[in-house]
Amino acid sequence: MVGIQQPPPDYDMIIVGAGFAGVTLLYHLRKQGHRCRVLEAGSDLGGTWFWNRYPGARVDTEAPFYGLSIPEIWESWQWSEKFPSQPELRRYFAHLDKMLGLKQDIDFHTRVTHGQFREDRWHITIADGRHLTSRFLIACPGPGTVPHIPSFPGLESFQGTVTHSYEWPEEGIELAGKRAAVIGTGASGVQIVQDWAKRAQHLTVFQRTPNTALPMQAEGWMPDTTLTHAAFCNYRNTHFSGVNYQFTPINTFDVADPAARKAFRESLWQRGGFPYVYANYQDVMINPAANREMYDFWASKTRARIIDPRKRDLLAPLEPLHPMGAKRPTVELDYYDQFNRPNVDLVDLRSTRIHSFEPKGLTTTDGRFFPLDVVALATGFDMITGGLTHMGLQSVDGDSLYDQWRGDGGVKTYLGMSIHGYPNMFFLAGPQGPLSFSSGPIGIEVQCQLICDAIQSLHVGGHTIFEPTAPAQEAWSQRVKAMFDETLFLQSPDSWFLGGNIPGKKRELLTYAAGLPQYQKDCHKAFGTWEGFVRK
Ligand code: N01
Repeated sequence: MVGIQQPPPDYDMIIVGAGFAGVTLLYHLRKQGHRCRVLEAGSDLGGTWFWNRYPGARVDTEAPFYGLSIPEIWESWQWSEKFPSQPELRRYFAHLDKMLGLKQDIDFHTRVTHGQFREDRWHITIADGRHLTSRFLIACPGPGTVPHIPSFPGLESFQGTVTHSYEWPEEGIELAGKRAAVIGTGASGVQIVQDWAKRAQHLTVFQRTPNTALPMQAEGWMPDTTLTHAAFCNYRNTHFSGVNYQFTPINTFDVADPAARKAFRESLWQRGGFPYVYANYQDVMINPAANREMYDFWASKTRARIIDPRKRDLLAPLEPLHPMGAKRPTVELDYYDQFNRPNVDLVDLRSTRIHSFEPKGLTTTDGRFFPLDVVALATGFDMITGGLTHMGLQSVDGDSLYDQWRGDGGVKTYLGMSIHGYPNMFFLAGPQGPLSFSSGPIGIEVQCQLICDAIQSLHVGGHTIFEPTAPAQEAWSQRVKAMFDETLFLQSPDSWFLGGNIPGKKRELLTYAAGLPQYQKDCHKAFGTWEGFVRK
């Protein structure tokens, strides 16, 4: 008997990813009456916070500014930590589901492998072979979801446990009596070291570039009960990153008295977290001398905590390796103190390199062998673009987004949310948008609002299809890249801000750097008349 072929399930909106962006969009688009389906590769909500389950994982933006403004959530949730831990963020997502009934519209274990807009619909393929169609596609894969695993020779021959920070086993890793290594000292590496140093018999940290980690100053933290919902929401309209601090509007050396500058820095230091850099004098990312003074204060504070002079010079060198802040710093609880433990060693990957892995450990190019049982690869991600380019998206002409963005022309978007050749598609938290310089959830809410308003206005105007034009996309991309021209970010070309951490990835500035208030003005202007788009 010949079966009757059923048409694939069809939706108004397919949203890819159930992290902050996906669930926020689901909440708002459902309220507008759209039939939405969220497709999520993992088995639960959380995105970044579902996958990054390594010990000690926590966010480095202060509560409540790493959360959503949805009124029923704002009113019913209280953060318990200044920098919430991954388990607390998982509880937050469970609370979102309990209050908003999200899971009924989400397919878990569902990884998108291909998508193309044909005729008037997106045609989506899932890893298990299923097909779906939808009028709109909104891609929310997250900025750090494609792990970077360096091609260390012999890695597959290692007989111990090796895992990337993003692919941590749910059951955890046993460390008692084990010789452990952490490779990489970005935000993930710093957090893993803080945990592993206390639990492993011996820990070797392989550092290429020292982090300029900032103290959390989290002890005794209490939530600010005076912060109103309205004030919380207003920061995104008035402050660069949408949080309750921004650069201090005065240049460093306009404060002539060095003691006054030092006292100002001390007050930022005591506040804890990113304000030390991003609430500092307004020229610290422009003026090398201002940046150097900021670094020197950091180095003197940090060096005072490290007993061993060799480790001190490696972790907090007197001469900075790059302008402070040009590579993303992180926050730390007791990272530097771990290097005073007798069981913790530090290897400088600037004076030697990892030569190869062996069945029982690894060797470095200076001939040393390190016997190891467990290895954490905290070696980062194909940041900002990787989630989008690894989703199998194809333009209407059949070009793959991966090839288009890896080519000489580099990344091109319009408004950091749409792409020429990909009609009826938006993406969030991706390139040429403001996310890397804002609080994640707040930047996401800004982009969600813009997208929901745009879809509504498209509908009101009687249109069903939109696509950005190539000239508008070119102009936006050039403008975003030019925003960094006068800054010190360009002096750290290997940073993921510039895609420089991934071999073969074009080095270019990937983030809109004029802040959330200006970004909203630019997008309102464009969507007000659909300037730069073709509509049908
Ligand atoms: O990755 P990274 P991450 N041999 O790219 C090193 C967010 N996040 O996962 O700097 C040896 O920053 C590399 O060295 P170098 C946050 O936005 C947030 O730590 O290239 N080492 C570097 O030290 C963050 O910025 C939180 O010289 C190699 C490290 O690996 C972003 O995610 C927590 C190497 C990679 O650092 C990424 O952070 C975690 C090699 N071949 C993540 N290749 C919080 O909110 C790379 N490295 C706290």
